[in-house]
Amino acid sequence: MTPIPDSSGAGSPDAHSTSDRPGHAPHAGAEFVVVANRLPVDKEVLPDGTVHWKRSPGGLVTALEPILRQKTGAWVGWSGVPDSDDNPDIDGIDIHAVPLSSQEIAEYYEGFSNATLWPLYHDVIVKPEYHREWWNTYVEVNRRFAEATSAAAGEGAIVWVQDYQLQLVPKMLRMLRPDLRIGFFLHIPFPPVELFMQNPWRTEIIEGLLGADLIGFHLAGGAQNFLYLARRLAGQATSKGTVGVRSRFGVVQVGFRTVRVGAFPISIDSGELDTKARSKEIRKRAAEIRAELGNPKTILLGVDRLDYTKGIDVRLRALSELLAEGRVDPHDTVMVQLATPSRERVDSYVQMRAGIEQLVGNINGMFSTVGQPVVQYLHRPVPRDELIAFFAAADVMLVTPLRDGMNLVAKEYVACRSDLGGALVLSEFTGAAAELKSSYQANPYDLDGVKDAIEAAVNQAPTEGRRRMRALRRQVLTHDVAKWAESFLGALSATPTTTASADRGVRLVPELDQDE
Ligand code: GDG
Repeated sequence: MTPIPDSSGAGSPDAHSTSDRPGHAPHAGAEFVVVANRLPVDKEVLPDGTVHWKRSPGGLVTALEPILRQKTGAWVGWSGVPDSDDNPDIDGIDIHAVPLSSQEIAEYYEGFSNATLWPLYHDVIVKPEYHREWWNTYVEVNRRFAEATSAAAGEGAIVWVQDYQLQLVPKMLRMLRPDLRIGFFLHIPFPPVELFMQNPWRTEIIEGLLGADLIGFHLAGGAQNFLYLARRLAGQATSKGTVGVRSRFGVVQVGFRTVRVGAFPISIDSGELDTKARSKEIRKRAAEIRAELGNPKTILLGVDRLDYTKGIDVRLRALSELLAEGRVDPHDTVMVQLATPSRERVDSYVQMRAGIEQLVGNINGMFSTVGQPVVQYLHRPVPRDELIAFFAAADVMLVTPLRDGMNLVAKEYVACRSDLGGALVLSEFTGAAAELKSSYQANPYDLDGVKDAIEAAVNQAPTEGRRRMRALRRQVLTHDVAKWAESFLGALSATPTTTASADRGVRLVPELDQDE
């Protein structure tokens, strides 16, 4: 992992060191700050009433933990508990909780983040809702995050802001603390201009993001969409020509400040998953799962947050038609769908859940025999080790989102298949599709194409399956989440120092040559 540079090297002292200015004390505090909607912890109340904070095992925490510990690291985020000023303690990481009221959660999180931005950024699969009160609360909460970050960060610190809930933080933070080096990473797709322009607060969001020194997306396409919008909404027309994102980085010039824009495809802790999946316990549990499912010839598996972007309905419809056409035999096939509950207070999620459960019911009503359902559907989270055993047991993994920034599940499945068994059916509209070329890919809007991909995966010859899985594993095992973090933070450390006073117009210049 690339070490974070010394804070002394992070900014040009003459340009923006607050400690040089009269009346400003140098900031004591963290050298590296992660800012995310959620803190990396979940509150657990034990049966005896005592409170316990459980570390949440996300990929982001895994990747950043070594850096957070190696440097004086801080994490700014919400605890996950409404109306609470809990500030959980985590060994070695300075936690700065941003409290959120129930109303703020309803308007900033469930409202503007998940009922406005989420559908807008995912191809308007459901209609985004635009409400001024939601926007006002989004601004207010982003301001609170920026203030908390400003209080946590030491002089010249590196700050890494995460995701669509916090797109205004880079600009707000730069205004408070021009000495900081600020990176922003978007975990979801960044939409094309035709969709983004719907947003009544489109200019504020682009300007918010442009407060960063480096803005990262999963794919070059997202970076390209952003570069175009930056010029259109925050920029001035220039004679410098068009900006392409053929290489990894683009550049936006904001006055004298240079903002870099690039593609940084996220990944997983593939080495850890590979080791786990090879263990005796997991292999034993995978065999048990197969037996519990009645030792069918083929196990199909879906693992998702229950979200309309994930295309759970797509794979169920495809399966239903394959069964009806006799292309898949209900007597020797079982599909397991693990669906983690998600955003249960957002209307569109309530409706979507009902639709999916109806599809499961229809398939089972039509094709199951007593005691042998074709589709086994679990609407609850599954422990991590159990999930790994499911990956190890499944013959065909179904990943069929209508749109997905990356999709980590596809990579996790591959990392768990050191036996070179199994096959991956993958939607073309996931970020992962760009890397996982040896999967069985399909357009999720083309049901016949999805059916053909599933049928081909179910019937693949063992040698062909091994060839494909070997190629997939080569990609996933050599590009892990540590490499992702290293590549983003390396690029952030290499951004030129900035001059805070010069944020006038925005000018786009053709991208710099960067090494791959
Ligand atoms: C966003 C973007 C992008 C799922 N069910 C269970 C469980 N999971 C874990 C999976 C995986 C994670 O949750 C889901 O990650 P995804 O990438 O598939 O999807 P999002 O939650 O939508 O994530 C996405 C990602 O950010 C990272 O940038 O890839 O495009 O939408 O790790 O394994 N884990 C356990 N039990 C479950 O039941 N333990």
